Amino acid sequence: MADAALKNPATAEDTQDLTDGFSLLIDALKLNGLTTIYGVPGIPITDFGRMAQAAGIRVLSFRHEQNAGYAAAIAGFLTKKPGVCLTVSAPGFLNGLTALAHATTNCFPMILMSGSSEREIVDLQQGDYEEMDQLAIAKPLCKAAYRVLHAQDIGIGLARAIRAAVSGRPGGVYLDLPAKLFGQVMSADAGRKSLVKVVDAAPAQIPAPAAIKRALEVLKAAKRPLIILGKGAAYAQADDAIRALVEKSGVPFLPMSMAKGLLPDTHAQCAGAARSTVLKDSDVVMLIGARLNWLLSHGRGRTWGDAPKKFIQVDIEPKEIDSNVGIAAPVVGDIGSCTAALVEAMGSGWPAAPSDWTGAVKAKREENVAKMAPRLMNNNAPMDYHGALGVLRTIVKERPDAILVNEGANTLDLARGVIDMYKPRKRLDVGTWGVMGIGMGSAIAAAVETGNPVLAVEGDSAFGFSGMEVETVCRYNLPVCVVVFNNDGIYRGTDVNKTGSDPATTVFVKGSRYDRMMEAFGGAGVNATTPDELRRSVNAAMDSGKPTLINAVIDPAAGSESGRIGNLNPQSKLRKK
Ligand SMILES: Cc1ncc(C[n+]2csc(CCOP(=O)(O)OP(=O)(O)O)c2C)c(N)n1
Ligand SMILES: [Mg+2]
Repeated sequence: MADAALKNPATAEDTQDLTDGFSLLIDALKLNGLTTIYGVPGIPITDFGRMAQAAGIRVLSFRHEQNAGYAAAIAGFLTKKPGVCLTVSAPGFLNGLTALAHATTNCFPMILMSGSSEREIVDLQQGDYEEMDQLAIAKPLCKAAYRVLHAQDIGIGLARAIRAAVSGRPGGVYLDLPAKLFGQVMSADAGRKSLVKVVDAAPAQIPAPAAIKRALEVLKAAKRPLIILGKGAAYAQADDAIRALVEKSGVPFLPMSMAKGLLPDTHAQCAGAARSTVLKDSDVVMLIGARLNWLLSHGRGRTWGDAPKKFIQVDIEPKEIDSNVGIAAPVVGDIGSCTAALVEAMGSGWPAAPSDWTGAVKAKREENVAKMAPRLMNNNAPMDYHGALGVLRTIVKERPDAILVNEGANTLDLARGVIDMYKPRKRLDVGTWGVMGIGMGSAIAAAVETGNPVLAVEGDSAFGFSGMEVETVCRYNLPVCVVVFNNDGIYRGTDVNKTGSDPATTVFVKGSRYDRMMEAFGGAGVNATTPDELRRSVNAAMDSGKPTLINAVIDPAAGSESGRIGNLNPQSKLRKK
């Protein structure tokens, strides 16, 4: 602000009817209901952050932009409004960019607003402070990228960014804000008129009646139908229509990771515990907001068995159809409109799914659940994953409104399988890329956006990517309980380097005490070595709502290489394991 006032000296009188870039951006954000910003301050956006805070926008300062970016990305997923991340030029921008790309890949609406240096100098490459052509760099990594050069374009620039982020398939948008823009002055009246309140930012996209009819014909003819719910279905907030479709059809459903809880994992039709059976044996698969990417083995190969499959795909993005295998019945539209249209067209006399199939799925599921049960009740010390997760599974069952954040390899894969979810959008994790580092950003945004308690279950490696943000958790006094599954390393803590004195590449300092990091900032720290200690300490943290970090000591030998996806590691004939 001081800078702006210096550049634009004006007396109190003649500034009365003026506004500037700082104020216009704040007004434009507020006008569109964007009232939370996640970021890191610095030139040229420090004063903007202060002024936004003073104007009633919640501005949460992080310790690293990547975590602020992950917070914005998941805020977008949770709210269907673009999550806003604010960064400084060049290095801050680049730190935020990973999260912007992550948001785009995961179809989360997000806007990365970044200050940038003087265009004239950047474009002549004359070595400005934090010089970088940010717009060009952002472009391939997001859904849209815009630069605003004039204060009178702030309104339209933000409107474009919002619409690009949330309409159609949502994604990340970059908005470049050169330093000079903030200080530009214009008539307050013209400024007000230049603002744009976005009307119907994500218009309904109604599916064609013929597509609905075709899809239902395929579904009706199925002998072994399956519904797969993806995180797009969770994002859509069409929970009632999706439940109606699933229950009316009687078809077993398989939730992808972040769709868990859309219908409870304990629902009679949930096939989560019979995943391999339903993927292999189904003959018709209806995908709802789920892509046939690597997470579903591209819809072909061993995972999917030999039986011929027909796919019905409900997706907002036409290009998604036939991306990996031919789709017999595409239904293109927004998920709310599509599922509502399907339910409506099913009418009242829709036949139940074949009972030999639903019976077989149920039997398989019960068999697998029974097999797992004793492992979850073990009281081993040091704990193994199952003993520790058995405890957390019960805690989540007793607290279905709590938001579970989860990352790691074994810590992720096993928690996903073991911890049942009961309500929509309560499980937040690594998403499409399997990225480590979403933990604290997601936990902070989940607490801020929903006000609900958060339980973050983190591998010790995964936690390290965003661990410094425990200070942020303490600073804003958020109801976040972090449980670090400390097995001394990545996948396992037992690797030994036989060739030199350096430690093996996958291990950390043995017996680390992550709980002390939280204590350093005034939160509660607990070292838990048994399932009983873990239960007590997590319950206490969830009851108190006080920032807590529990160092859960896990047997360093308990995990497996790369968790459940070790098969993706490249192998060479020349190097036998
Ligand atoms: C940004 C990023 N860097 C690296 C990786 C590779 N990676 C996958 S899982 C993982 C850590 C696994 O260890 P941990 O979180 O301790 O979980 P554990 O298996 O030990 O329970 C790493 C580094 C990644 N997925 N994302
Ligand atoms: Mg680990």
